[in-house]
Order: sequence, then C-alpha cells, then structure tokens
Amino acid sequence: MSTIYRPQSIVILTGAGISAESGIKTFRASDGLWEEHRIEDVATPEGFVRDPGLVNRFYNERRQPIIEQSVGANAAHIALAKLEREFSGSLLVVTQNIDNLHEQAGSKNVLHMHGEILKMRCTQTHKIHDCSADIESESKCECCQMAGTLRPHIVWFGETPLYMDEIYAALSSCDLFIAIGTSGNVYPAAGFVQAASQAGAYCIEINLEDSQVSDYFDEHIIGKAGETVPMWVEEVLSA
Ligand code: BV8
Repeated sequence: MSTIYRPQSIVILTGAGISAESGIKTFRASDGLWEEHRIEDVATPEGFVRDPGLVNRFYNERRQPIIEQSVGANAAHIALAKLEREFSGSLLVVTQNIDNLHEQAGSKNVLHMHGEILKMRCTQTHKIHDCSADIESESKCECCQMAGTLRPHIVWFGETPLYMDEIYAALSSCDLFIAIGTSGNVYPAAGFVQAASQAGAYCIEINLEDSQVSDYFDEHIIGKAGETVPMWVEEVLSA
C-alpha cells in the first residue's frame, strides 16, 4: 500500500465479501443468495406484504448460524478490531452486512446501514427489539403483545438506509476511505467512494476482483480479505 502519509481519519465500508471466508454467502456470486431468491420477493417491503412467511423464512435461515455461533469472525474482522484499538486517529466502520461478525471480533464503532439480523422491529410502534429466534407469523411482539406485527430490522430495497447523516459527515472529513468486499452494485453505499474522493480522501478498494465502482479508487488491493486486510492494517499501524 502506497500510503504516503499517516492517515488521521479513516472510514471503512464493508460488504458481504468480508464475511465470505466466515462461511456466509455473498449476494452476487454464482452460488450467491440472489441465485436462490428474487430480490423483489425477499428484500423489498412489497415482497414482505405479499408473503411475510417467505421473507421471514429467508432471514430465519440466515440468522440461525449466527445465533448458533457456527459462523465466526475471520482474520479480516479481527484485524479491523485491532486497528480500532491501536490506531491513534478516528476510525468508523460502515457495514452493509447484517451479521454481527465485526462485533464478534471486538469492533465497537460500527454502523449497520442495512440493519442487523439479530434485531427485529414492531411495524406498529417501530420499536426495535433483539431477535434471538425465528420470526414466525404468530410471534408475539413484546411491545404491543400482538402477533403478526414483527419484521426483521433490515433495510430493504426502496427503503432508506440507516445512519446516513453520520456516514456522510464522516465521509466529508476522512483522509482515508477503504471499501472491503463489496461489489459496488447497491446505492447509496456504492457512491460513498465518490463522496470521500471529492472530500480529498485517498481511496483504496480491497476485493477479489474489480467492482462496479473501481475506477473511483486510487489504489486496489486484490486478494482474499482474510489475507489482505491484516497485512494492510499492519502497514497502517506501522506507518
Ligand atoms: C435507497 C438487505 C433512497 C439486507 C440490502 C441510485 C441512488 C440511490 C438509490 C438507487 C440508485 N439506483 C438504484 C437505487 C435503489 C437501490 C439500489 O441500489 N438498487 C441496486 C440493485 C441498483 N438502493 C436502495 O433501494 C437503497 N435505498 O436508495 O433509498 C435513499 C438514497 C440515499 C439516501 C437516502 C435514501 C437500499 C439498499 C439496501 C438494500 N438491502 N440488503 C440483506 O438481505 O442482507 S442490499 C444487499 O446488497 C446486501 O445487504 C449488501 O449490503 C448489498 C451489497 O452487496 P455486497 O455487500 O456488495 O455483496 P455482493 O455479493 O454484491 O458482492 C460481494 C463482493 O465481495 C464482490 O465484489 C466479491 O468480489 C467480493 N468478495 C467475495 N469474497 C471475497 C471478496 N472480497 C474479498 N475477500 C473475499 N474473500
């Protein structure tokens, strides 16, 4: 990594690729999640209204391994948690992922812009609750004691991502932006590199291959996140 200076403020965007080596499926790979389900059916509010059982089953299947802790943080998550502990400047991890692997690795300053699979939301009161079991149509909500009002606390297509003000504030003031394991297909996350670059940040993309937005980055580190991220973190900490 040709970091020519000591960064003071780092924003890191992670996508499904950082969790791939933990055994969690990505979306757009040949065996990805979208190969098995149409986005319209399982990741839109319209799909949930049409068939809440199908959508709940889609997320129940993805939540189970995380509840059972049969999937764990990998070397990339662990390296980012080390960076948060040892880096003298400011660090924010913005993740598109709904798993809790950054937190399992010890990261504290994490914004889940697409929600969290271990949380659910009451559609009547909009209160957010922890979710440590399957959501079924007869699941009773703890705030309104009614069945059928719960949904995953997930941002679906057509819904507004979370923490956008904090994210854009961090992008406008960072001097180093890193995107790890994201294909650059989904906005507004895919546009974050442009916001960071326009604010003068040096932008690095860590991925197995080029993404849809690779042209906006100053540097590309090609390889598996579990190998490339720990090396990159050591270079930043020793700079
Ligand atoms: C919104 C739900 C308005 C949870 C997800 C232009 C501007 C604004 C919006 C739009 C726009 N054009 C279209 C839109 C609408 C839409 C959109 O972007 N559609 C796409 C399909 C064109 N966006 C929205 O609807 C968003 N909302 O825009 O509201 C707004 C806008 C701005 C401000 C306020 C309001 C809401 C989008 C959220 C949708 N929910 N998920 C869930 O089920 O998980 S998105 C879904 O895809 C995932 O959550 C994931 O976050 C996201 C992106 O996928 P990736 O993480 O990149 O994963 P992918 O499989 O694609 O790629 C993996 C990458 O990893 C690959 O590059 C691969 O090479 C790499 N990799 C694999 N293994 C490794 C690796 N890299 C390193 N190491 C490895 N081992």
